[in-house]
Amino acid sequence: MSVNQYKKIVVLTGAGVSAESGIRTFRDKDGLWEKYKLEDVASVDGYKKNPDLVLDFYNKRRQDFCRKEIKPNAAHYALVELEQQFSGEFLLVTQNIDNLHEQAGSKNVIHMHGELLKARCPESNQVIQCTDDQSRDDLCTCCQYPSALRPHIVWFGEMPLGLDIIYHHLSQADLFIAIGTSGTVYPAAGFVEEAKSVGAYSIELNLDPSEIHSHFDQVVQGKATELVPKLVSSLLNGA
Ligand code: BJW
Repeated sequence: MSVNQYKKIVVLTGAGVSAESGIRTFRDKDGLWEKYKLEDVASVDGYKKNPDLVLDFYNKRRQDFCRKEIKPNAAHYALVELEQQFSGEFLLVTQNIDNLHEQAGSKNVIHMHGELLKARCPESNQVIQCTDDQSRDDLCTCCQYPSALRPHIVWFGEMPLGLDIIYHHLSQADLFIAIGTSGTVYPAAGFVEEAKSVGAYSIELNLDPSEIHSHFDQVVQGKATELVPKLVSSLLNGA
Protein backbone atom coordinates (compact mmCIF):
# COMPACT_ATOMS: atom_id res chain seq x y z
CA MET A 1 0.00 0.00 0.00
CA SER A 2 1.49 3.33 -1.04
CA VAL A 3 0.41 6.84 -0.18
CA ASN A 4 1.08 7.83 -3.80
CA GLN A 5 -2.10 6.10 -4.90
CA TYR A 6 -4.18 8.58 -2.85
CA LYS A 7 -5.07 12.24 -3.39
CA LYS A 8 -7.07 13.04 -0.27
CA ILE A 9 -6.78 11.43 3.14
CA VAL A 10 -9.18 12.00 6.03
CA VAL A 11 -8.21 10.66 9.46
CA LEU A 12 -10.69 10.49 12.34
CA THR A 13 -9.33 10.04 15.85
CA GLY A 14 -11.05 9.29 19.15
CA ALA A 15 -10.12 8.88 22.79
CA GLY A 16 -8.09 5.71 22.07
CA VAL A 17 -5.36 7.72 20.33
CA SER A 18 -4.67 9.65 23.55
CA ALA A 19 -5.17 6.70 25.94
CA GLU A 20 -1.48 5.78 25.98
CA SER A 21 -0.63 9.42 26.78
CA GLY A 22 -2.51 8.91 30.06
CA ILE A 23 -5.90 10.40 29.18
CA ARG A 24 -8.91 8.29 30.10
CA THR A 25 -11.32 7.17 27.37
CA PHE A 26 -15.10 7.29 27.85
CA ARG A 27 -16.47 3.81 27.35
CA ASP A 28 -13.57 1.48 28.25
CA LYS A 29 -13.22 -0.14 31.67
CA ASP A 30 -12.23 2.70 34.04
CA GLY A 31 -13.51 5.14 31.40
CA LEU A 32 -15.10 8.47 32.30
CA TRP A 33 -18.65 7.18 31.86
CA GLU A 34 -18.11 4.68 34.68
CA LYS A 35 -17.71 7.55 37.13
CA TYR A 36 -20.03 10.16 35.61
CA LYS A 37 -23.46 9.97 34.05
CA LEU A 38 -23.16 11.13 30.48
CA GLU A 39 -26.45 13.07 30.58
CA ASP A 40 -25.36 14.93 33.75
CA VAL A 41 -22.03 16.24 32.45
CA ALA A 42 -22.14 16.12 28.64
CA SER A 43 -25.56 17.46 27.70
CA VAL A 44 -27.10 20.90 27.47
CA ASP A 45 -29.81 19.86 29.95
CA GLY A 46 -27.16 18.65 32.39
CA TYR A 47 -25.42 22.03 32.17
CA LYS A 48 -28.69 23.92 32.71
CA LYS A 49 -29.60 21.75 35.70
CA ASN A 50 -26.24 21.80 37.44
CA PRO A 51 -23.64 24.09 35.83
CA ASP A 52 -21.25 23.71 38.77
CA LEU A 53 -21.10 19.93 38.34
CA VAL A 54 -20.34 20.33 34.63
CA LEU A 55 -17.72 23.05 35.18
CA ASP A 56 -16.14 20.88 37.88
CA PHE A 57 -16.06 17.88 35.48
CA TYR A 58 -14.16 19.93 32.89
CA ASN A 59 -11.98 21.69 35.50
CA LYS A 60 -10.81 18.30 36.77
CA ARG A 61 -10.13 17.06 33.25
CA ARG A 62 -8.25 20.28 32.42
CA GLN A 63 -6.12 19.96 35.58
CA ASP A 64 -5.47 16.32 34.75
CA PHE A 65 -4.56 17.17 31.16
CA CYS A 66 -2.17 19.96 32.23
CA ARG A 67 0.00 17.53 34.22
CA LYS A 68 3.52 17.67 32.79
CA GLU A 69 3.64 13.92 32.15
CA ILE A 70 0.77 14.14 29.61
CA LYS A 71 2.57 14.25 26.28
CA PRO A 72 1.80 13.27 22.68
CA ASN A 73 2.61 9.64 21.91
CA ALA A 74 3.97 7.73 18.90
CA ALA A 75 0.54 7.66 17.24
CA HIS A 76 0.22 11.46 17.35
CA TYR A 77 3.75 11.86 15.92
CA ALA A 78 3.17 9.31 13.16
CA LEU A 79 0.14 11.31 11.98
CA VAL A 80 2.33 14.44 11.82
CA GLU A 81 4.76 12.54 9.61
CA LEU A 82 1.95 11.40 7.33
CA GLU A 83 0.63 14.96 7.01
CA GLN A 84 4.12 16.32 6.27
CA GLN A 85 5.16 13.64 3.77
CA PHE A 86 1.87 13.28 1.90
CA SER A 87 1.72 15.47 -1.20
CA GLY A 88 -2.09 15.41 -1.46
CA GLU A 89 -4.68 16.95 0.84
CA PHE A 90 -4.78 15.78 4.44
CA LEU A 91 -7.42 16.47 7.09
CA LEU A 92 -7.26 15.28 10.67
CA VAL A 93 -10.65 15.29 12.39
CA THR A 94 -10.50 14.61 16.09
CA GLN A 95 -13.31 13.99 18.53
CA ASN A 96 -10.82 14.64 21.31
CA ILE A 97 -10.84 17.87 23.24
CA ASP A 98 -7.16 17.60 24.22
CA ASN A 99 -4.55 19.34 22.05
CA LEU A 100 -2.05 16.49 21.77
CA HIS A 101 -2.29 16.41 17.95
CA GLU A 102 -1.26 20.09 17.82
CA GLN A 103 1.44 19.58 20.48
CA ALA A 104 2.90 16.84 18.28
CA GLY A 105 2.87 19.19 15.27
CA SER A 106 -0.30 18.37 13.30
CA LYS A 107 -1.49 21.41 11.32
CA ASN A 108 -4.78 20.73 9.59
CA VAL A 109 -6.87 19.65 12.58
CA ILE A 110 -10.59 20.04 13.30
CA HIS A 111 -11.80 19.51 16.87
CA MET A 112 -15.35 18.52 16.08
CA HIS A 113 -16.32 18.15 19.77
CA GLY A 114 -14.57 21.32 20.96
CA GLU A 115 -11.46 22.05 22.97
CA LEU A 116 -10.70 21.72 26.67
CA LEU A 117 -8.37 24.72 26.82
CA LYS A 118 -10.97 27.12 25.44
CA ALA A 119 -14.15 28.78 26.73
CA ARG A 120 -16.96 30.37 24.76
CA CYS A 121 -19.44 33.19 25.13
CA PRO A 122 -22.90 31.60 24.69
CA GLU A 123 -24.28 34.80 23.13
CA SER A 124 -21.62 35.89 20.63
CA ASN A 125 -19.86 32.48 20.28
CA GLN A 126 -16.53 34.26 20.75
CA VAL A 127 -13.93 31.71 21.81
CA ILE A 128 -11.13 32.50 24.27
CA GLN A 129 -8.20 30.57 25.74
CA CYS A 130 -8.90 28.99 29.14
CA THR A 131 -6.10 27.19 30.92
CA ASP A 132 -7.36 27.74 34.50
CA ASP A 133 -10.42 26.49 36.33
CA GLN A 134 -13.67 27.97 35.04
CA SER A 135 -16.41 29.23 37.37
CA ARG A 136 -19.85 30.71 36.87
CA ASP A 137 -18.36 34.11 37.76
CA ASP A 138 -16.19 34.13 34.64
CA LEU A 139 -17.97 36.55 32.35
CA CYS A 140 -17.39 37.39 28.73
CA THR A 141 -15.95 40.75 27.71
CA CYS A 142 -17.56 40.82 24.28
CA CYS A 143 -21.19 41.63 25.13
CA GLN A 144 -22.82 44.80 26.45
CA TYR A 145 -24.47 42.68 29.18
CA PRO A 146 -21.78 40.10 29.96
CA SER A 147 -22.75 36.42 29.99
CA ALA A 148 -21.19 33.57 31.95
CA LEU A 149 -18.63 31.80 29.75
CA ARG A 150 -19.25 28.11 29.06
CA PRO A 151 -16.78 25.34 28.19
CA HIS A 152 -16.00 25.24 24.44
CA ILE A 153 -17.34 21.69 24.22
CA VAL A 154 -19.94 20.06 22.00
CA TRP A 155 -22.44 18.26 24.22
CA PHE A 156 -25.07 15.73 23.17
CA GLY A 157 -27.79 17.46 21.22
CA GLU A 158 -25.46 20.20 19.99
CA MET A 159 -24.13 20.56 16.46
CA PRO A 160 -20.51 19.37 16.13
CA LEU A 161 -18.00 21.93 14.83
CA GLY A 162 -16.53 22.17 11.34
CA LEU A 163 -19.04 19.79 9.75
CA ASP A 164 -19.20 21.68 6.44
CA ILE A 165 -15.44 21.34 5.96
CA ILE A 166 -15.43 17.74 7.18
CA TYR A 167 -18.21 16.61 4.80
CA HIS A 168 -16.57 18.51 1.95
CA HIS A 169 -13.33 16.56 2.50
CA LEU A 170 -15.17 13.27 2.98
CA SER A 171 -16.96 13.79 -0.32
CA GLN A 172 -13.56 13.77 -2.09
CA ALA A 173 -11.61 11.37 0.14
CA ASP A 174 -9.96 8.31 -1.31
CA LEU A 175 -8.54 7.05 1.99
CA PHE A 176 -10.35 7.21 5.34
CA ILE A 177 -8.66 6.04 8.53
CA ALA A 178 -10.39 5.84 11.94
CA ILE A 179 -8.19 5.47 15.02
CA GLY A 180 -9.19 4.74 18.63
CA THR A 181 -12.89 5.45 18.47
CA SER A 182 -15.74 3.19 19.57
CA GLY A 183 -18.03 4.30 16.73
CA THR A 184 -20.91 4.97 19.08
CA VAL A 185 -21.32 8.73 18.68
CA TYR A 186 -22.83 10.33 15.57
CA PRO A 187 -22.27 12.02 13.20
CA ALA A 188 -18.58 10.89 13.54
CA ALA A 189 -19.62 7.23 13.47
CA GLY A 190 -21.22 7.84 10.08
CA PHE A 191 -18.12 9.29 8.40
CA VAL A 192 -16.89 5.90 7.18
CA GLU A 193 -20.10 5.33 5.21
CA GLU A 194 -19.87 8.86 3.83
CA ALA A 195 -16.29 8.23 2.61
CA LYS A 196 -17.15 4.78 1.27
CA SER A 197 -20.06 6.18 -0.69
CA VAL A 198 -17.53 8.07 -2.85
CA GLY A 199 -15.26 5.05 -3.20
CA ALA A 200 -12.70 5.72 -0.46
CA TYR A 201 -10.72 2.82 0.98
CA SER A 202 -11.30 2.64 4.74
CA ILE A 203 -9.14 1.38 7.59
CA GLU A 204 -9.98 1.05 11.29
CA LEU A 205 -7.19 0.89 13.88
CA ASN A 206 -8.58 0.14 17.34
CA LEU A 207 -7.86 -1.86 20.46
CA ASP A 208 -11.20 -3.67 20.11
CA PRO A 209 -13.40 -3.86 17.02
CA SER A 210 -15.66 -0.79 17.13
CA GLU A 211 -19.46 -0.81 16.90
CA ILE A 212 -19.10 0.00 13.20
CA HIS A 213 -16.09 -2.18 12.31
CA SER A 214 -18.05 -4.09 9.65
CA HIS A 215 -18.23 -0.91 7.52
CA PHE A 216 -14.44 -0.80 7.07
CA ASP A 217 -12.44 -2.46 4.29
CA GLN A 218 -9.65 -3.25 6.73
CA VAL A 219 -9.80 -3.59 10.51
CA VAL A 220 -6.63 -3.90 12.56
CA GLN A 221 -6.76 -4.53 16.30
CA GLY A 222 -4.08 -3.28 18.68
CA LYS A 223 -2.59 -0.27 20.41
CA ALA A 224 -2.53 3.03 18.56
CA THR A 225 1.14 3.62 19.45
CA GLU A 226 2.04 0.42 17.59
CA LEU A 227 -0.49 0.37 14.76
CA VAL A 228 -0.37 4.01 13.62
CA PRO A 229 3.44 4.23 13.12
CA LYS A 230 3.29 0.86 11.32
CA LEU A 231 0.50 1.98 8.98
CA VAL A 232 2.14 5.35 8.29
CA SER A 233 5.45 3.67 7.55
CA SER A 234 3.82 1.20 5.14
CA LEU A 235 1.93 4.06 3.42
CA LEU A 236 5.06 6.19 3.06
CA ASN A 237 7.40 3.37 2.11
CA GLY A 238 4.91 1.59 -0.11
CA ALA A 239 5.20 -1.73 1.75
C1 BJW B 1 -7.68 2.24 21.90
C2 BJW B 1 -6.71 2.34 22.87
C3 BJW B 1 -5.40 2.33 22.41
C4 BJW B 1 -8.55 2.38 23.90
N1 BJW B 1 -5.16 2.23 21.11
N2 BJW B 1 -7.42 2.13 20.62
C5 BJW B 1 -29.60 7.88 17.53
C6 BJW B 1 -28.95 7.54 16.36
C7 BJW B 1 -27.97 8.35 15.84
C8 BJW B 1 -27.59 9.52 16.47
C9 BJW B 1 -28.23 9.85 17.63
C10 BJW B 1 -29.24 9.06 18.15
N3 BJW B 1 -29.67 9.64 19.29
C11 BJW B 1 -28.96 10.79 19.50
C12 BJW B 1 -28.07 10.92 18.49
C13 BJW B 1 -27.09 11.99 18.31
C14 BJW B 1 -25.98 11.94 19.34
C15 BJW B 1 -25.42 10.52 19.45
O1 BJW B 1 -24.58 10.11 18.65
N4 BJW B 1 -25.83 9.77 20.45
C16 BJW B 1 -25.36 8.38 20.58
C17 BJW B 1 -25.09 8.08 22.04
C18 BJW B 1 -26.38 7.47 19.94
N5 BJW B 1 -24.96 12.84 18.87
C19 BJW B 1 -24.99 14.13 19.15
O2 BJW B 1 -25.83 14.63 19.88
C20 BJW B 1 -23.96 15.00 18.46
N6 BJW B 1 -24.62 16.05 17.80
C21 BJW B 1 -25.49 15.85 16.79
O3 BJW B 1 -25.79 14.72 16.40
O4 BJW B 1 -25.99 17.00 16.23
C22 BJW B 1 -27.02 16.89 15.25
C23 BJW B 1 -26.55 16.49 13.87
C24 BJW B 1 -27.44 15.86 13.03
C25 BJW B 1 -27.06 15.48 11.77
C26 BJW B 1 -25.78 15.73 11.30
C27 BJW B 1 -24.92 16.36 12.12
C28 BJW B 1 -25.30 16.72 13.41
C29 BJW B 1 -23.01 15.60 19.48
C30 BJW B 1 -22.11 14.57 20.08
C31 BJW B 1 -21.28 15.18 21.20
C32 BJW B 1 -20.34 14.17 21.83
N7 BJW B 1 -19.77 14.70 22.99
C33 BJW B 1 -18.82 13.91 23.77
C34 BJW B 1 -18.51 14.67 25.11
C35 BJW B 1 -17.96 16.06 24.88
C36 BJW B 1 -16.47 16.07 24.70
C37 BJW B 1 -15.73 15.69 25.98
O5 BJW B 1 -16.22 15.93 27.09
O6 BJW B 1 -14.61 15.15 25.86
O7 BJW B 1 -17.64 13.65 23.00
S1 BJW B 1 -19.41 12.28 24.19
C38 BJW B 1 -17.85 11.47 24.08
O8 BJW B 1 -17.95 10.45 23.05
C39 BJW B 1 -16.87 12.55 23.56
C40 BJW B 1 -16.13 11.77 22.51
O9 BJW B 1 -15.54 12.65 21.57
C41 BJW B 1 -17.20 10.88 21.91
C42 BJW B 1 -16.65 9.69 21.19
O10 BJW B 1 -15.97 8.82 22.05
P1 BJW B 1 -14.68 8.04 21.53
O11 BJW B 1 -13.62 8.97 21.19
O12 BJW B 1 -15.08 7.07 20.48
O13 BJW B 1 -14.23 7.29 22.88
P2 BJW B 1 -14.71 5.90 23.48
O14 BJW B 1 -14.28 5.84 24.90
O15 BJW B 1 -16.12 5.64 23.20
O16 BJW B 1 -13.89 4.80 22.64
C43 BJW B 1 -12.49 4.70 22.73
C44 BJW B 1 -12.06 3.57 21.80
O17 BJW B 1 -10.64 3.55 21.80
C45 BJW B 1 -12.55 2.18 22.24
O18 BJW B 1 -13.16 1.54 21.13
C46 BJW B 1 -11.27 1.45 22.65
O19 BJW B 1 -11.26 0.08 22.26
C47 BJW B 1 -10.21 2.21 21.91
N8 BJW B 1 -8.93 2.26 22.60
N9 BJW B 1 -7.35 2.42 24.13
C48 BJW B 1 -6.22 2.12 20.26
N10 BJW B 1 -4.38 2.40 23.31
